[in-house]
Amino acid sequence: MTEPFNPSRFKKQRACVLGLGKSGLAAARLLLAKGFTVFASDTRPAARIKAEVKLPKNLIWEGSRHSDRVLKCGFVVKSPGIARSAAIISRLEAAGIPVFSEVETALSFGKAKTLVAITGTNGKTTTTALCAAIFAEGLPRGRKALACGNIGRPACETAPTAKAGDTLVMEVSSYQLEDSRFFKPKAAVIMNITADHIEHHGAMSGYIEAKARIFRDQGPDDWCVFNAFDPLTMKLSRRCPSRKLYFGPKALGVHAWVEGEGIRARLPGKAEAAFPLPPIPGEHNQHNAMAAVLLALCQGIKPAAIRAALRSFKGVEHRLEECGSAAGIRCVNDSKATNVDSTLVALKSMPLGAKTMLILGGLHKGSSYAPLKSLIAERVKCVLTIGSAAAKVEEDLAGTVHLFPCGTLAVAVDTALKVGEKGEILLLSPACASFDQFKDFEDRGNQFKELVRQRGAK
Ligand code: UMA
Ligand code: ADP
Repeated sequence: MTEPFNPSRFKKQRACVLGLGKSGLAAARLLLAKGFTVFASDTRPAARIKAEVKLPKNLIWEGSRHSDRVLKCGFVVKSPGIARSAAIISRLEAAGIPVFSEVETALSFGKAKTLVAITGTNGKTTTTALCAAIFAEGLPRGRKALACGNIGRPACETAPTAKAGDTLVMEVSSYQLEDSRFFKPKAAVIMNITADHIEHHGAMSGYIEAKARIFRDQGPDDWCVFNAFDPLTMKLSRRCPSRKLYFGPKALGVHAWVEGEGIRARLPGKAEAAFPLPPIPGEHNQHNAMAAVLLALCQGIKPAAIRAALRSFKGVEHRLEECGSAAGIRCVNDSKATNVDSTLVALKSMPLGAKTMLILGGLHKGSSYAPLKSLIAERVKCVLTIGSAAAKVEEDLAGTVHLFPCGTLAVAVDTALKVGEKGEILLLSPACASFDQFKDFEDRGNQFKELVRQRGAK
């Protein structure tokens, strides 16, 4: 029987934080503020840590390795990106030192009674943002909805600031779930499961088990939402101990479905209600919206508030984000599409006919680009390649549409503006990681938007 992390059990013992990235730093700050002596350990060279991290004054730390000093602590809070197969984790296990996740550490100091948790291979951030907007609209005056977690705001920074009546809307990755000994959201969703992060979890089964932790500790009064379009998620739902809700095709007798221009939803024993679709493109965003509607309904948010929030939701930056036009060409920033699956989703939401010019490439992640061929043939006018994956992209897509090897994003934008015509679309949905030419996908998206702004202003 697992139990919530109770920090008071470790009073007067030294806390260790493994990793000094976003979540490690937030955990260290929180534990220091709560009176613990904190030792942090990170494999980054010490000089880099000094230059890159704003270290709290009273933090004891080491860089370049995880030394035996880690083993002198009463408990450890682990950053999600450190694999469980790392040598230091085995050493901690052998020494019997408990290792907690950053999110459960955050929750152990938080007062919010309502935790809504969102996971899945794709759609986590959009669903989290939408859900937070709905709760913000629908919670009684004075109560807040706080989005946090994998979305980029560490739980240790957010959860401890919450009051009892607030709702934490937490995006949780498979990494964070795998690390959590105990995690019991009042409402949860698994958006979908496709192969991802296998290197971190060791095998697909490890990835699926990590996702299952979102409901593992739930009780019969909690809720979990599943995607009936997704076979793996459906299979997993059989093991869920809480009240199950499904979105999917109406014919399957689900609790939320798309009908006509909107969403219909009903909780067991409650009346059916109608909701508008949010003004963000693509079938995938219908899934995200249905999930958010069910999460809100099961937590008692009124349909009118849900409707208002759906209508005004603008989407999340770098996800099929409309970013203006240049030379009459509509530009769409989907820099977050860092894998082939995401680019497939983006292309499905583009119009039929050769109206879209697609920028592809970046750092290759290992999978073939050939699955894009049929949608490219159906909807794309030309492909503009960038980054170190360009040759592979060109090889895999040979024989589809015209390919322009561009090398850089600036050349790709300029080429598209030269060969494109008014009314066409320029889509950056690269299907690759960004690290060969950019700091991260946000930097890539921002540079794209800046290029569009500059060219549009000419
Ligand atoms: N490190 C070690 N030892 C190791 C490996 C790494 O000390 O063996 C150190 C690194 O040197 C670095 C730190 O650990 O200093 C990095 O920690 P981290 O990788 O856990 O990253 P954080 O900066 O703490 O960010 C994490 C999430 N990153 C990952 O899970 C990889 C962020 O999600 C999240 O927003 C943030 O916590 C706040 O909750 C990013 C992500 O890519 C967006 N997530 C993956 C995804 O969405 O697919 C899971
Ligand atoms: P995550 O946080 O899980 O990475 P995001 O909401 O940031 O998800 O969306 C990232 C990309 O994943 C989007 O650009 C889109 O291509 C794709 N996507 C978003 N929602 C879904 C969904 N429900 N199903 C499949 N793909 C999706």
